Amino acid sequence: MRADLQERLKQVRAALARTGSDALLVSGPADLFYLSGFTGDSGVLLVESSRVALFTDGRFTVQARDEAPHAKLRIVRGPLTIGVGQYLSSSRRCVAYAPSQWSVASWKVLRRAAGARLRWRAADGLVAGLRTVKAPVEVDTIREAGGIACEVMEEVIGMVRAGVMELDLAAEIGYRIRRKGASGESFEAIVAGGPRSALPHARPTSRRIGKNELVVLDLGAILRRYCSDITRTVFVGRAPTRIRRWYQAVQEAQAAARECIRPGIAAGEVDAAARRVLDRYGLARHFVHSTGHGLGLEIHEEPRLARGQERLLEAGMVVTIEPGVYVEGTGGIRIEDDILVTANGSELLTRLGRDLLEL
Ligand SMILES: [Mn+2]
Repeated sequence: MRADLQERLKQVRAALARTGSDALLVSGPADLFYLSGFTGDSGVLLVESSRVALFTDGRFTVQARDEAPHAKLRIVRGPLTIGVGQYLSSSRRCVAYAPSQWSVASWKVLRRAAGARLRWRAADGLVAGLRTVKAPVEVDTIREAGGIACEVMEEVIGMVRAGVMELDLAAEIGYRIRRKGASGESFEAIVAGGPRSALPHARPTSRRIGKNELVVLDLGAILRRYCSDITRTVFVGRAPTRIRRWYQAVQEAQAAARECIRPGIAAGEVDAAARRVLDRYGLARHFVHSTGHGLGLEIHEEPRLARGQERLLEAGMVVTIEPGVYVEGTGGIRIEDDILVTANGSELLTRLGRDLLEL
């Protein structure tokens, strides 16, 4: 078995023992990949003290054998959930599971199929918790995914001008990300011009970029399953004083948050550092989301860098830092980078200039 998988299974079993359960049922795709290597879009993993079973259907027989050779393969005919439940029904075990990975409907089916003798223990975040601290090979992959995101950002910024459609720029982003060897986008890229840039999660539209307006570009690449995430904001034309001031505030807030990242600092402290700067500019009420989030197999993971979060950062965590200012009717500014928490501080994984570009 791959050494990293062996280590992860060892850790997950130790965590499992602490909850007093005999087995862990994993259905979230990221957790499933993390513990088995399987990338098929239908599968459930059962981790027991001395073995691992992968339940999937006939479409994935070859793929599962290839990607997860250490797991005992169980090909289910009919609904996967019923197959898993029936397999478990013969035992009196206590099985841990993550409620957030099950729909209410599937959960009912699973419980019914598993019968009354089996005990269930809700244990959300057991694998997600392990995933927060990345191994060096995972960091290298995110760094590489970050490099692709930076290259695409730079190229697409070069295409921003009055008259170009948001959707055309978004299409360029998706195309270029794949041409650079990534398997896809971490999320549907955001390209938002003018007043639409004030919508933090705007979807690209057929609107054309105008003169004298802000444009927010937010994109990410998925490389070997790992995500990157970067945002830059540019101005088409010469930015008025008010916009320059907003930009400077966001830039300073982002730097303040980045600079305080180190092992042992609370996630909420990083968020507070960004908010303090924006408050000094009188812009805190226009910062309508949290400062950042963990990044890895999923685009949004633990830890959340948000108000009041007491979770302490640890070396090996990868987080985004992305404060923003959004003024309804006028526009928005966000600057986002991916950062690794190191033993002594932090390392920037998305190296791309962030001074205001006037195009
Ligand atoms: Mn982000």
